Amino acid sequence: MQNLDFLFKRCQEIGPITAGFVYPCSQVALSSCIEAYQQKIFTPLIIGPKANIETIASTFGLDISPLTIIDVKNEIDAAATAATLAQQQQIKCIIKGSLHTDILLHAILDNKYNLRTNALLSSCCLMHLPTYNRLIFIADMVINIAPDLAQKVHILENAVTMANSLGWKNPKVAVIAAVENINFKMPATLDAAIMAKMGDRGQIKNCIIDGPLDFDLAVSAVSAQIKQFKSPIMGDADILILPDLQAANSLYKEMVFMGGADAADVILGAKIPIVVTSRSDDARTRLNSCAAAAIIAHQQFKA
Ligand code: COD
Repeated sequence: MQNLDFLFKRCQEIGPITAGFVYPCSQVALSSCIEAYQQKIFTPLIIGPKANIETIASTFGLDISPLTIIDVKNEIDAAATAATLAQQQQIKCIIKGSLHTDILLHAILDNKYNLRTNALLSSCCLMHLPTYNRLIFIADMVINIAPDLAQKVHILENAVTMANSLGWKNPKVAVIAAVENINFKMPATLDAAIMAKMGDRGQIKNCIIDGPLDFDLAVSAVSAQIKQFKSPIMGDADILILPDLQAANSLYKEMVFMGGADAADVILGAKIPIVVTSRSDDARTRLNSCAAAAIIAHQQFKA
């Protein structure tokens, strides 16, 4: 069964990508920066208060001697410096350290850095579950709280961009609702049906979309057969688009904490990919996310 190791193999083929590690002022954030350097995923630029970072390194026995540190005073300056370096194309990925997520996102969204595109920022995560026979992407479990239809289309397109970049040429996208029939009292089913029709008509490209689908029709071939369902997705979805942040975030955490999933999380929709791992993410998820972001950055800068 495929796991997430292919991400690291691909990074070795590409070679290190220059990335800004923003305010890595904790043991876990600084360690993942060093690990990404040692694994040749990134050439990191550390953006943070130098004295503080040197103290953390010496306290925890971390060797930062080969790495460049750009000295800044605080979290806000670190986020602004990262956005400036990204604007100047001196870094091709941004990796959040221990600063608050909204400080980093607000710098990236600030028009003066010109890092926004016509797309919305949204997150997508590639999951490997020991109990499931396929890798699966889910979106958006970090950014958009209650997306409307237009925002859902951006979330879907960003997820397809991630899947395409990581090697899924024409991924199957299931737009999830509680039921597979259109129910006028459930707006998620109406949005899903419209997105499926947009896919049929080629208004959303590089993927096959169906919806609304309830969860089991999206992920279980047995269920799809029992229900005698007719769809291009018969339990073999590659991407799950959840109706809102509560559903996607809960699913992500269920998969990780109850299903033992390995994850790679990236925020797409800006001019460069961004990694915003949460405080509870382990070292493996942080590194997986760095590897996925490096591959996406390589694709974006090649295009
Ligand atoms: N993509 C692109 N531009 C955006 C986005 C987006 N997803 N969200 C807001 N903007 C732009 C707006 O158009 C506007 O120009 C500017 O940013 C400010 O917009 P606001 O005021 O609506 O947005 P904010 O400032 O309230 O916050 C934006 C966040 C991305 C920080 C916000 O969406 C957020 O807090 N999301 C939830 C994060 C969270 O708590 N996640 C929990 C799981 S980890």
